[in-house]
Amino acid sequence: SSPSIRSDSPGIELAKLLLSERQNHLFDHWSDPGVDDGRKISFFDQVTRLNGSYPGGLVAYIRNARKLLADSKAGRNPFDGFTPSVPSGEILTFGDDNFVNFEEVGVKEVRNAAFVLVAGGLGERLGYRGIKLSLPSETTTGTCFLQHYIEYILALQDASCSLVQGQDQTRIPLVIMTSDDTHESTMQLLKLNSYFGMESTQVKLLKQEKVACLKDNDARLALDPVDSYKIQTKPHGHGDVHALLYSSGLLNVWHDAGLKWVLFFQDTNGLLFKLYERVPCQLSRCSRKAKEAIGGITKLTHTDGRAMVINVEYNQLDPLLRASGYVDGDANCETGFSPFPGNINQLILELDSYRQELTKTHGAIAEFVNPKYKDSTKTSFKSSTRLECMMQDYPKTLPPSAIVGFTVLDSWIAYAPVKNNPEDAAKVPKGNPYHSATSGEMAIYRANSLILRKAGVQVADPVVDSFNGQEVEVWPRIAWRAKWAPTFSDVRRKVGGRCSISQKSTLVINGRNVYLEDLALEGSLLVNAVDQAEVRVGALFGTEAGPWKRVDYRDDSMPEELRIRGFKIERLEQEEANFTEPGKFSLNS
Ligand code: UGB
Repeated sequence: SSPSIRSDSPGIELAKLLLSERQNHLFDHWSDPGVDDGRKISFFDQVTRLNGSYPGGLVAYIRNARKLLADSKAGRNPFDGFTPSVPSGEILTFGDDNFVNFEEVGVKEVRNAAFVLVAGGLGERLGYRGIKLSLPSETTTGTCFLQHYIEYILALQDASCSLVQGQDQTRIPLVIMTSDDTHESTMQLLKLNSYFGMESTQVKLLKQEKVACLKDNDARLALDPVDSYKIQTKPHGHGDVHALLYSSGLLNVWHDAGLKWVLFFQDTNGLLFKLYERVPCQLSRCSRKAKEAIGGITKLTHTDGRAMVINVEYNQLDPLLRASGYVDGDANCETGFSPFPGNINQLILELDSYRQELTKTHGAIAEFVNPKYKDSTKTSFKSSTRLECMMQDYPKTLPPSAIVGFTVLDSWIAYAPVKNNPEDAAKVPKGNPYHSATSGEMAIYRANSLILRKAGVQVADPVVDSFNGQEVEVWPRIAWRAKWAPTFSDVRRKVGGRCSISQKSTLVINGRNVYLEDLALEGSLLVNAVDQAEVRVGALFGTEAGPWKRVDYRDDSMPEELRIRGFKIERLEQEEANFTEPGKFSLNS
């Protein structure tokens, strides 16, 4: 009855629905009609937004929450009736014939794929205030994660299109899911860098909305602690990506354009595109250390005969295994790894069946709730909670006939995320990966060194060093831009003769047609070459770079992106060779 609030406002209808769902407390404190109208209008706007961004609307959200909260209170085991076992999948060895065959098929298929990057999360655990996509994946070149990803997609696009005549117009779509926390900064990063070479129309940002917080077991919505005319909200999780893809209409656009695959990936895995060329492999997994903070891929078989291959989150895997007769729970087997492959959330879905499925579910994903109770009576919460969902739970709603497969590769080539701050990383049990900026960067050098080794280059062994209390292997700092060699076959084609690289060397290749031939590198070399310059890099000796400057994570005079990795690479001895004109060149000592 406030004068400025129209009675036909969609929010008013929703408010009536809220009342029917026992949400009266939201209005108890409201001032008299005519007072605080602006705040009341924005309340209805918010309710309308919350309603529109959840499959089935706010009423469905409240009802789902009530059920999940009741299950949680009753201590219902989500795996009741299911027995876990180790699933069988495709195990690949990087660089062998089978791998190269997959790679070939993948490169052909990639022009039929759309890429979806979930990047709505903030790096709170990491100690970095910016968006994680803007972090350097390694500091030798300073290439940030988003640039790294986009350049690989473009390089794969070129490689794929060159295989098929008349396909050079193909532009692989990239969707980035953002949130209120990351949207503006992601847009800015793209615009400031001219989309890192992608056409702006190729990239679409879909912003996920937060969901309403719940204050008690009856799923009564929580009011914002600082604004009582606002519902408190929190992130709903990366599972939102499915509903957003559905509601954006993009699945139909892609289908009409003849695309066949949708590839999902996360914000900080510098090794990601060492694998992505193999589109036909369904889900990419890595070997997993027991208790490593990544989910485990598990086959769950129900007493009624149903079976599914699914991710079981790391906090649920150990109790599930113990309750199912695995006396040691989540433990390593004789290989030194958990028998359950690690989930790295790189999912590949066949577009056609995905689109059909989402037509039925509208992208709703099985949710969970994780309330922190005040005491064992489980009657009240320490703080408000909310429903959450994960993108890898998509198979949970599929019929048993759905085909879900996965691929396992060694971790060195598959997975090195940047999630933990130095203090937490240093506490990771010895032998388990740190998942820090330090280990993420070192993993890139290790992977590149090992890839070159597999291509015949003699790369020196690493030394062990410690940064911010984390012991890591330090390999030669080898980095290349995606266009040099997006696949292993490209690397092999571009390396010849007898090449060697010493441990203290740094090698950066920034050019499509750079060939390493009888290179003997004992220093730092950076080759920049335009596409039309064919450069053969021969015997070249450099001065080995000096020690790195250490950076203590507590040193707040240093930028955060250096504090979280614990070192700063000095570029004093760097030999830079620039080829700016077309032609054939050789680069020798
Ligand atoms: N993300 C969003 O886009 N929106 C959100 O609301 C939340 C996150 P985390 P998590 O492979 O490394 C997952 O926080 O959830 C984005 C798997 O569940 O880094 O702890 C965010 O920006 C787990 O099984 O990961 O764990 C980021 O890009 C394991 O596989 C991504 O979602 C682990 O990832 C992941 O968010 C892993």
